[in-house]
Amino acid sequence: MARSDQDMKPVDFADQKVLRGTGGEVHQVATGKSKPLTTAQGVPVSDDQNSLKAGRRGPTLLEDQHFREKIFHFDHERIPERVVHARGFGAHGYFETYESLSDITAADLFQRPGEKTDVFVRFSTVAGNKGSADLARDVRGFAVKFYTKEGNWDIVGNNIPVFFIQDAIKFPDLIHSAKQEPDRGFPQAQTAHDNFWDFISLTPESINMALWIMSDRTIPRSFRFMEGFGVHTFRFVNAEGKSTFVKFHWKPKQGMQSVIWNEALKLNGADPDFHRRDLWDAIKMGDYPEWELGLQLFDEDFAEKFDFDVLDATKIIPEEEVPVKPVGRMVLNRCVDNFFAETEQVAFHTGNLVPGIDFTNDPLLQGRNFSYLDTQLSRLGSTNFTHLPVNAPRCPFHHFQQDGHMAFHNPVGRANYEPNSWSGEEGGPREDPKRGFASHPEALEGEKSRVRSETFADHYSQARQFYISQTEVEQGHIASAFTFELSKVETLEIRARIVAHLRNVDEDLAKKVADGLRLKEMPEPIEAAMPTKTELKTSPKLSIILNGPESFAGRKLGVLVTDGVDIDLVKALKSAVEAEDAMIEFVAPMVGGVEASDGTWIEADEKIDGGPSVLYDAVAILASEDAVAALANMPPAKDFVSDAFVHCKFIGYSQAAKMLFEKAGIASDMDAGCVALSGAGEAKNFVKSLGKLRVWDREPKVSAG
Ligand code: HDD
Repeated sequence: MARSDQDMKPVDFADQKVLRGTGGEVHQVATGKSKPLTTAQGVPVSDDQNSLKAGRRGPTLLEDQHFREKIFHFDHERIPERVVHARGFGAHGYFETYESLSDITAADLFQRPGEKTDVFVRFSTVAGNKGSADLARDVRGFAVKFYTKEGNWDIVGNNIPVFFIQDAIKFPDLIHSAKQEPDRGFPQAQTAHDNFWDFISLTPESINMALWIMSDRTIPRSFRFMEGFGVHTFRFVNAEGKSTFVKFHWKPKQGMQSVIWNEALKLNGADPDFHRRDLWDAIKMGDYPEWELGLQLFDEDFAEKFDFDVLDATKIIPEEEVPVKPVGRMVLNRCVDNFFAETEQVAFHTGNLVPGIDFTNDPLLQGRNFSYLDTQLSRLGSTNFTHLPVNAPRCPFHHFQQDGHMAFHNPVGRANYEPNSWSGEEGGPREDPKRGFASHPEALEGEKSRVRSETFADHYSQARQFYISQTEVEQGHIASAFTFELSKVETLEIRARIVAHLRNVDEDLAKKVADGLRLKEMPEPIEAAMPTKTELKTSPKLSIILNGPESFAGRKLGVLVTDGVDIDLVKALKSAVEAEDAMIEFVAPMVGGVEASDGTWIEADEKIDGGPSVLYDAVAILASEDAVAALANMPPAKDFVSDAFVHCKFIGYSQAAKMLFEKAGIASDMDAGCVALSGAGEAKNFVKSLGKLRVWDREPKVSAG
C-alpha cells in the first residue's frame, strides 16, 4: 500500500483571497466555499488581524470584544492532564460479535452473531507527561469503550496481563515512585531511576510485573502490534443468573511485534510521535487494524483448584491451562476529527458495566471502581462529562440527574424525583427490575480487617514461568533491560536488592544482571513468603517472537535511493511490497526526490536525515554507481545502514550500494539477512522473506550486552 492519498490532498488555495490593507496588514476574506468567521456568540468578525486601537499607533481598547473573547478562551485552553496515562491516542471503530454467548452472559452486545457495536479506543503510555515520547519503556494502556444498546461498557486494560500491586491502596505510591522524582522534576517518562526501583525492590508482589516490563512488551513496534488485557477476573452472568468467571484478551490480527531497546532510544529522537503517527497513517490509508476479543472462561471449581488466586491481579492464567476463546473482532476504522474533543476528553471507568457483566472482589479492581469516576471531576471539571459526545451513551438514556457546570441537557417534564404521582412523560423514567443491572448475589461475610489473603503470597513462581517461556533472544533482552535500568539507579543497595529478588526467579538471569552491573558480590536471595514453584510449565503464548506475524503485511519498507537508481528494481520492490499489503517509503539525499535510470522522477517521502532506518521494519539501499560515493560520505546514510544492521533488520542492496557497508565498517560482517538485489525475482523473494521481521541470529554478533 502506498502512502495515503487522503493526507496529500492539495490545499484549495483558490478559496482564499488575500487582501492587503492600507497599513500593510493582510486580510483573508471568505470567497464562497469557506464560512464567515464569527465570535463564539455568532457575531460576524470584520478583522481578525488587528486589535481595536485608539489612533493608528495608540493603545488597544478594552471594548474590543472579539479580541477579549479570543484571548480569554485561549488562556483557558488547557485542562489537567491525566494523572497517569497522560499521553494517549484514540480512534473509533466497531466490535463484531461472532456468535451468541447467551448461555454465559446476558450482555446485549453478545446476543446476536454479526451484531456490530461502536467502540472508541485509547492507547497510552503510563508514566510520561502528555508531551513525552512514544517509545518510552512503559506499559501501554489499552482502553476500549463499547457503546452498547444497554449502555456503555469499558474494558480499561493494558498491554500486559498482570499488574504491579495487589491492592489499590498502593497505587498512589507506585505511581509517585514511577513518575518524575518530586524534588527535581525528572526523569521524564522513564522508570530508570532510584525511586521506582526502590519501591519495586521493597514490594515483592511487583516482581512478576517487573519481568514483564523489562521484556520487549514495553517497547511495542506500534499499538497495532500489541495484545491487550482486561487484567482482572470479571464475571459473566446469564439470564438465569448463573455466573462464570472471565478474563478478557485482545489479540492483534497483525501479529505481535516489538522494537529493540537501542532502536527505541533512537526512535524517540527521530519521531517522538512514532506510535500515534503509525495508527493515524494506517487508518487513513484504509489498512484498518484489527484485534480479536478472546475470553478465558472458568468456574468456581477451577478457581478453587488453581495454584494462584484468581482475584490477584499480579497473576495470569496461562492460555495453555484455560484456552482463549475468540468471540468477536474489533476494527479501528476512523481517526478522530478533533484530538481534544475525543482523545483528550474521553473518560473511561472500570465501573462502566452493562447487565450480564459484573465485578469480582479483586482488591485492585474494587479500588479502581472508585478512582475512575472521581478523577474525571478534576480532569474534565464537571459531573456532566457524560454529556460530551465521546462519553455519552449512544442508546436512549433517561435519569433525574440535573444541573451542574455545563449541563447540555436536563430532564424535561414536571418530575425530577421519584417515586412520583405523575404518569407518562410527566412522571419521567422508571426502573426495570427485570432488565436493569443487578449485581451477582454473591454471599459474603467476614470480619472487618486490613489484611492480605495468604492466597496472594506467591510472588516469584509466575515471574519464573514468564522468564522461562521466552526465547533465548527475549531472555537476553530482559537481562539487558534490567542492567540498563539499574545502571541508572545511583544507590548500590537498590541495585543489589533487585538482583536479590531475581535470584528467586532464575539464577541465570540474576547472574547476568549482576555481571552486567559489575556487582562485586552476589547478594543473598530475598527471603520469600513462599518458595518459587520451579515445576510450572513454559507458556509459549507469553513470547512475542513465537507469536509474530505470518507476513510483512502492515509493515513498512524504507528504500534509500539516489539519482540513477535502477527503475526496474524500484518498480519490482514496489509491486512486491504492495502485493504483501505492506507500505514502501523512499528516502533520498533531498526531499525533492531523485531521477531514476530512465529519467522517471521518484519523489522522496523523507530526506535522509529525517528518515533514519529506525522508522522502518526493513530497508533497501538502491544506489547507482555514479551516486554511491557521495551517498557513502553522508553520515546519516552510513547510520541508515549500520543501524539497520545492528537492529537485526533485513537489508536489500543494489550492487553499487555495497560501498555503503564498507564505509559503515560492516562489509565483512554481512550475513544472509543482507540480500543483493539485481532483478525482479530477487526483489520478490526478498520481500517474501521480510515476514520474519528480524535476523535474530545476527544479534549475538552485534550486541555487546
Ligand atoms: Fe488505571 C487511567 C489501566 C490500575 C487509577 N488506567 C488508566 C488508563 C488505563 C488504565 C488504560 C487510561 C484510560 C484512558 O485512556 O483514558 N489502571 C489500568 C490497569 C490497571 C490500573 C490495567 C490495573 C490492572 N488505575 C489503576 C489503579 C488505580 C487507577 C489501581 C487507582 C486506584 N487509572 C487511574 C486513574 C486514571 C487511570 C487515576 C487516570 C486518568 C483516568 O483514570 O481517567 O483514575
